[in-house]
Amino acid sequence: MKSALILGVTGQDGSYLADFLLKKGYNVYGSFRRTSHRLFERLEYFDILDKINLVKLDLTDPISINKVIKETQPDELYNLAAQSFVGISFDQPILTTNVNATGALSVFETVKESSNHTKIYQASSSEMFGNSNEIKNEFSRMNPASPYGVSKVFAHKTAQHYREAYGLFATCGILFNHESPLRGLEFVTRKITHNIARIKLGYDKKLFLGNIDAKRDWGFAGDYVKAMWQMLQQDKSSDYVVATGESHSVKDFLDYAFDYSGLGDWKDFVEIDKKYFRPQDIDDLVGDATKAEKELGWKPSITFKKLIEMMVDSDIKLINEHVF
Ligand code: NAP
Ligand code: G4F
Repeated sequence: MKSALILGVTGQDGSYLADFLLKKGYNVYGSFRRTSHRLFERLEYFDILDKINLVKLDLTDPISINKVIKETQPDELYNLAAQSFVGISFDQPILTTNVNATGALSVFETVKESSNHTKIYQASSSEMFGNSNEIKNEFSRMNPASPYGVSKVFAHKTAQHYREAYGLFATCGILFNHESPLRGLEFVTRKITHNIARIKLGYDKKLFLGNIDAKRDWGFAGDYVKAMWQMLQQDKSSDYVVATGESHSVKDFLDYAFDYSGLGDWKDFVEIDKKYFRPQDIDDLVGDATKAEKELGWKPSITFKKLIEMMVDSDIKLINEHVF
């Protein structure tokens, strides 16, 4: 039986990946942080909480990283743990850097020293590219536009360095935005679908947003965790862009989500609030996943419209069941 350690198992991708690996017969270890409130709702959603070996780890604490990796000696390690919200990274740049950059470095160093058979997946991001007009692939210029993006470039380049200098199997998935009914509530897609449900069921009247002209390449998290696993089944480590190849604006998302929900024209419900604008934003991100398709046989299975339908349906169900 293969073993996998998922850092950040409580997150959106962590829970989808844990479910995926358990179905493949893996022994799954999953890291969580101590908090004063419950945090396993996504694992409960998949009904897998009791099937995961939970281990305590914080990326800002190298001692805990060392202990967990030494004790578990996993065949595969997925570093999904991060301060993943770009917006807050402008207010908490040092925390973001400590977690996403220095934390990743501690993971690579510990694997090198004490578990060098372990294959590592590093969660790199399309946010590393920043603004430019081209469709992005593995060779596109990195010009990050947020402390989050900068921290992810550091981790990405460090993974490549450990690969080249020490022969570590450290693969970077450069994933474009991926969403699901389990997406965090502050990200724009889930914020929209959650608030549509609240408006529809009479709990709210308005939805406040920022830069709705921004465009993103939005895919489905369930498809993207499969690509992560496929990357670690290769003989050599590398970098892969994972994307749908289509970009849509936040306005496009609003159009279809409001229409599908039956609420009608989003302009009757949405107001722009300056506080949701960022000091710097990326206008448009679209990825070219040709390498992933050729080498991994990966393709997205869920369309933009289907993704929105899943998220709207799920949020209406949750609000109906009084799960806020
Ligand atoms: P997410 O839902 O925010 O999950 C992040 C996970 O990291 C959570 O389990 C969180 O734990 C954990 N975490 C945060 N700070 C930590 C720390 N100091 N020590 C240990 N764990 C910590 O993010 P996601 O959407 O699943 O994304 C997974 C990874 O992919 C992240 O690295 C993200 O930056 C990257 N990524 C995401 C996307 C996307 O569109 N989703 C695209 C490209 C790259 P708590 O539950 O305790 O907060
Ligand atoms: O949903 P977002 O917060 O996602 P963003 O910034 O693209 O980051 C996500 O994708 C990255 C991959 O490129 C990941 F690495 C990262 O971890 C995260 O998962 O914002 C999307 C766009 C932005 O341009 C933002 O300015 O939507 C715009 N937006 C407009 N109004 C808003 C809002 N974003 C949020 N979160 N909230 C708003 O009210």
